[in-house]
Amino acid sequence: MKIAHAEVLVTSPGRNFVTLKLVTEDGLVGYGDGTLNGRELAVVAYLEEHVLPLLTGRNAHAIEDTWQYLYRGAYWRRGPVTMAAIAAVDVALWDLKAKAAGMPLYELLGGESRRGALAYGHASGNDLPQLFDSIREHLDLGYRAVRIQTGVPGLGQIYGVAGGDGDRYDYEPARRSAVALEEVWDTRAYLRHVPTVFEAVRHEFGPELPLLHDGHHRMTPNQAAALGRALEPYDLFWLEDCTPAENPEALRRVRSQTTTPLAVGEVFNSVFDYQTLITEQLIDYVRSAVTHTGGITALRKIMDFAAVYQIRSGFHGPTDISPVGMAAALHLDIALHNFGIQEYMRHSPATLEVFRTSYTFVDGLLHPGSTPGLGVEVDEQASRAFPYSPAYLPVNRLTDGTVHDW
Ligand code: EZ4
Ligand code: CO
Repeated sequence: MKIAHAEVLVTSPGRNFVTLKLVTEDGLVGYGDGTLNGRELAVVAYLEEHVLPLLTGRNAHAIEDTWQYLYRGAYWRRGPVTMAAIAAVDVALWDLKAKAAGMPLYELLGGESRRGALAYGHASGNDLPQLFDSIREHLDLGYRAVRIQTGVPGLGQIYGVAGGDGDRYDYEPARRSAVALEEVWDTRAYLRHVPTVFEAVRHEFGPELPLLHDGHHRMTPNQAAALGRALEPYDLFWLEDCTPAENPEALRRVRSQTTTPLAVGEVFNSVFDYQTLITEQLIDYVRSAVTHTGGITALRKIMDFAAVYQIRSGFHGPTDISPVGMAAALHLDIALHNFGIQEYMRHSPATLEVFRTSYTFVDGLLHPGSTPGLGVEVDEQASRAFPYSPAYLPVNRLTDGTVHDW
């Protein structure tokens, strides 16, 4: 099964997506997601200039060898652009292998370990009434776990919170812009406010509903420790990205001070980013996306390493992971023993017009479906109606104008 043709598809049905398409000599088509939010065209150039010329004529079945060839062979290792490009190739090869086998991909990863993958959605509001409406809306959609983000009194619009104009919340396209928007941030105001929100949510919705929260890397270790402690009475499923991710040692301080479960890793791209966090059991959940971590081949190995330390998965699943990347995550979710939860924000109708998915969401559980391969096909004709348009995440500044962490 030789690769005869390789091509990068760029489309923006609601937001930008980068998809690698591989075609074999006998006409099988495989897709991989290489979308890197706000830096999409860097991955396109990496693939087109430096990877595609190496793929034609290669044995499409040799997934491990191709991964090692692209990772070790380049000399320059890791980094989000490189690893997203490798992920696109890796996932497209897994799609091809599973299509050639006539099986859904999870069968090649060991088969089903569960009926479905527990998903969490993003509930948010500028104030409590808006937040409660958003939680109810998610429960009505079938979600059985929700992430909670709210506005902070005294601050304006902040990341992770819907505008409140009735638009569906996914930050973009509502907040997309060719020049990054700037938001104002105050960590002390945030720390005072968040525990009162969880108190109110538990009072309204009871003790059972799994609740999550994302700190977006904005706290110091001491601030994160204090927040973790303050949230202990509300029994969070996890507190995500509490401190900037480059410094794993920071989590030692947080970990020693609170039993609130910790999730880290959506900006990581390699097993080495996790080495200290896993071996010292400083986290409870691996947040990586298949798309940003070098694909299924690499993330599977991270999860096997994590399993030794009782650490489970909680893969990144915002709308900037394409349906191809989401399907790849779901096949792993179903196959892994140490699955924890899957983030699932739901793509827009325009996105799903271009990417035809076969995954399902029933009673709060996602399943990748039984179509051979990943179960996602790209309608290239439909995709041509949605050209690339630059869109950046907002930038965060303190009240005095200092650029702050994400
Ligand atoms: O900010 O996907 O937990 N989810 C998140 C996401 C990320 C975006 C960045 O591209 O933090 O919303
Ligand atoms: Co996050």
